[in-house]
Amino acid sequence: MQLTIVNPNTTASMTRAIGAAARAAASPGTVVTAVNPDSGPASIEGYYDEALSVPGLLGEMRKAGRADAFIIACFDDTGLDAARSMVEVPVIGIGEAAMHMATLVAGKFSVVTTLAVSVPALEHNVLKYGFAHRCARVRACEVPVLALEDPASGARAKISAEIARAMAEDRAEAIVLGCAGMADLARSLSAEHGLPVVDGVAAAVKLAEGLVALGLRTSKVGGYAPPRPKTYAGGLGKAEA
Ligand code: 5HY
Repeated sequence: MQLTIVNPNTTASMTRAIGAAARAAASPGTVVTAVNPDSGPASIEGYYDEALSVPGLLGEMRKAGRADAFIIACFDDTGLDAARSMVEVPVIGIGEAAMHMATLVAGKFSVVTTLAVSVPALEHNVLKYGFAHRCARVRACEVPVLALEDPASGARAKISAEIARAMAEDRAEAIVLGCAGMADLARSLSAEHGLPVVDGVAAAVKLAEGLVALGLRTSKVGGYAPPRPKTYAGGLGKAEA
């Protein structure tokens, strides 16, 4: 199967790391392509960045050509509903995927994301996905998204310390890593703290493979029906199914 992953921010080094994490999780026969737009924010931290990253995301999906499934590799699940309206194949957001996986291995989970500004949008997603009674808390470790790539930033230590606080204060039984840039840390943090630590990139790859294997595609009945034909001014294109 052809699996196309879109990192909605414009940082190519992050896209490469996301692609590597996805290939590490993918089954033989799954071909992973990871792309990012060249317009929009370098990282997505909060509502404003999220809004400005959506046209680039949809543009990359339109350019991608044939795919059996798409993954949106931003933990905010940026533009997920719009993307599902645009195509018939499955579209998985790494945030939703990680939360689903966490609830399959634990009663309660906490999310550890980057900055406090990202927390409200993620709390909204927890409610939207119906996990309010399973998510103990959405926490921020106060590491900016792009600092995750910088070994000198102390990012791993800060994430690890926040996980310890989530276990002590939230009684978290699993941890969901709240940024695509944390994908490579899941296994070592899980070993360090002795509980499941879920990376959304890997979780989304396995869910996409499962949906494709079952022949399940995005419903075109109701909210994800194709956009009606109309003029989109200013170069914003109409969707191709
Ligand atoms: C992400 N931002 O996964 C989110 C995380 C966040 O650029 N990739 C980003 O902080 O909201």
